[in-house]
Amino acid sequence: MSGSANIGVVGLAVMGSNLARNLASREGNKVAVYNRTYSRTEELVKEHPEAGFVASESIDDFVASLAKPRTAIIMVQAGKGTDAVIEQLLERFEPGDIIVDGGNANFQDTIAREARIAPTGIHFVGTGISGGEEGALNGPSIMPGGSAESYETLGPILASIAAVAEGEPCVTHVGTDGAGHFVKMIHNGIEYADMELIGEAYDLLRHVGRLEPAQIADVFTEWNAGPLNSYLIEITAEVLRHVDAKTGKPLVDVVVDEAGSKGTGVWTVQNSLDLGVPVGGVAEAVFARAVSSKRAQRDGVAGLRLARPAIPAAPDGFVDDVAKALYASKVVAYAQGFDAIIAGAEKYGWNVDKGAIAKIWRGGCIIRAQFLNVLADAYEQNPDMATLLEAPYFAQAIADGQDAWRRVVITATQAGVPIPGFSAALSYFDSLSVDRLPAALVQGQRDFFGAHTYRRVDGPGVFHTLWSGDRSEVQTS
Ligand code: NBP
Repeated sequence: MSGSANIGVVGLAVMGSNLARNLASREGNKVAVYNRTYSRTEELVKEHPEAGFVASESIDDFVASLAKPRTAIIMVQAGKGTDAVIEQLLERFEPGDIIVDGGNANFQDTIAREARIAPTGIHFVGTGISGGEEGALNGPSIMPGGSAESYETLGPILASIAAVAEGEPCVTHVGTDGAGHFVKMIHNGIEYADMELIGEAYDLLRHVGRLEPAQIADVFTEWNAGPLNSYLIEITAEVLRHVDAKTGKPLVDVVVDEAGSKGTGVWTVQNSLDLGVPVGGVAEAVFARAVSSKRAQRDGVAGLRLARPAIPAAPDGFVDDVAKALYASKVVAYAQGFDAIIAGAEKYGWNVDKGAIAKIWRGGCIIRAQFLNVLADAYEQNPDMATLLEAPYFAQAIADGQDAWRRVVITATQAGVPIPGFSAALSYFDSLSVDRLPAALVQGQRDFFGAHTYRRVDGPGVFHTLWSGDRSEVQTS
């Protein structure tokens, strides 16, 4: 027997209920809903009669309420919750039906789940959904993986609820099996890097620029009208402008300066390390949050009463310099993120369209930004470029901003303002752009203590110097 709903949602906490409401608001959708604890379902249905939900108290009734091929989106707590719901659906679904995991799963788990489920003929589609509660309700950026066949059914449904940027829905079939969750993970990693860089820009304007939070909010609002235009810049201005009702102080001054995280930044760094891709921007952002939370160490070093440098007066044009440094550092963070996507796609066999990914991040998600239009164009013009930093627009922006970037790093260092993101990004750029790196010396050291061999600049072959012998050179291959 086949039911009437073309799509179902399992898990009706904040994300699931908002996604269900979004689905129900689009023409042509009839939405079935189910939650382990029925009171949540009852509450949702009561509060939103306009959605016309088909509500079920049991998983059997939920499955029966779905039209074939049955399509259900799981929005429960990642991990055990997801596995429990998958098992319930697998027992009841038939070949051709589609299980979508819209939670924040680790992409390796998604790959394993897909491999286990594929032989049953049921499609399993790990899907990254970005944009938080508001995005789920009004239009998220959606990153589905899974089979191309399942995307034929799923694509139009997801397109109906996705954010729209420049007239295009922010959804694309990212690649097979875990590709969607992988790309969502990298998205979150870039988000970490972007937030850290914005935080550093604020700190510089506050301590070197000697501006108050409300004045910095004005600077960010101004930046938001230019090339730095983005959701994160916009909300940063709002946070900085917000005054604490209890104390009358800027909110940012009464919030404990220890940043938390839920783990996707760490996953990005761990996986990038495995892939051999430098993602210093994300790593520094993850470390910066970790440092912020090491209260005992911070107190210990502060307690040493080391003389802090006197903060110099802000040099002329400092605010503009910081904007340029922020932009250049941000380009590096995105370049590194896309490098990780390219390496992941190669390792896991995904045919990833970089331009399409940049496009679906233009709306709905946390890193949505004007900048992504340029990035999408760059990949469309040259999908095979070795790094985003070579794209003419970005190369020019960095060339124009390079002096400012260096001045900011120097000033921050002299003033003792921590800028792990800005300085790591600049060092990364310098590493790529210098003629010779000290890696030659590292190779010499490795050859000295471990006979790890080296190649020569003046011809082919692999060599070893007899360091503990007469120091002559032998060719090893
Ligand atoms: P939560 O992550 O807080 O999970 C709560 C939901 O999971 C409830 O519906 C709960 O049912 C259900 N659940 C649990 Br817990 N264990 C279960 C089990 N064993 N069997 C069946 N259901 C179970 O919800 P959320 O914040 O709405 O997020 C949902 C997913 O979306 C998560 O994977 C999250 O990482 C992801 N996500 C969240 C955001 C965000 O901004 N919050 C953004 C993007 C993605 P109950 O009512 O019976 O306890």
